[in-house]
Amino acid sequence: MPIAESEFILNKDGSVYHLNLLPDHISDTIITVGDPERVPSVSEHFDSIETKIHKREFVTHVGYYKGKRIAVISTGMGTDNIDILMNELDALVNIDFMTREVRPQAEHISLRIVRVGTSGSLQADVPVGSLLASEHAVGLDSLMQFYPLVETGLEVEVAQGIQQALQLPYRPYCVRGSDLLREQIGHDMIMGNTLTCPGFYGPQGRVLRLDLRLPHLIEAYQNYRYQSAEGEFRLTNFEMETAGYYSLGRMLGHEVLSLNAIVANRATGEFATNADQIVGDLIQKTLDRL
Ligand code: R1P
Ligand code: URA
Repeated sequence: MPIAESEFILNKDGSVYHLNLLPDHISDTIITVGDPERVPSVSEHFDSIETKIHKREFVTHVGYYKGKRIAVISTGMGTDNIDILMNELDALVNIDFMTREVRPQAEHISLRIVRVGTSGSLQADVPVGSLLASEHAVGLDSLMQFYPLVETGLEVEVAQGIQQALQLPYRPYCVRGSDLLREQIGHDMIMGNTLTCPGFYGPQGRVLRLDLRLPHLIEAYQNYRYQSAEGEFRLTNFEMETAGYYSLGRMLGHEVLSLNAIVANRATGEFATNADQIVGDLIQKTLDRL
């Protein structure tokens, strides 16, 4: 059955609605960044750039790095944008743009998607300047209220524990990312569990002029522990997208890894003076290992 024009929206030139890309534009290896200005910081390392396209916060450069075809795309901030990114990237490879039909499962293409983002640390032993690969993501955002995500027993229990600790009226979600990509790219980085927040201020416990509903929110994040046969689970860092990537990646069948340049530490109150350098280091490592 063709998908209706109101559901799978294409622009006049046949490109997908928000990303503005045609199926031929995309590569199966994709680096994503939040800040559109970070896109040229990645593509400046390419041997050659074949495509530059942008619409809204989605800026895409596609090119070759040491002979390998790579796309770098910016997403802006938040899991609502990751909903758009992941659905449209998946459509580019797994929906036929001519017939508007989903390709058969036997033809499914699995993308490799690596987020290169900034993040705040929750723990004193994850210092500013470190690079962290997310093993699990815990989503405090509402995206998974709308999809039938299947979580493992451990993921459900971790999320239930966080709901209790934060006295939340809803259960967060917890998802493990790609072990394959983490071992390939993040093997010498800190392995962590990343909390995805639906905001930078209140949800990350920052008080400027507004008080928080839970005054000890940061302590609740920092002190949360879950013991399982695999060891102790704690939250190491937070940002605003990883849980959206991991959950949609699992449901759509793509390998996804979130890498975090730690630019703030909420245990020590520090903020990096060399954030660009830390992100630059993460970009270089990612490109060399993809
Ligand atoms: C907040 O400053 C932004 O930085 C982090 C957060 O996830 C949020 O998007 O990631 P990026 O540096 O990739 O944007
Ligand atoms: N990005 C975030 O979302 N939080 C931080 O503290 C730093 C970067």
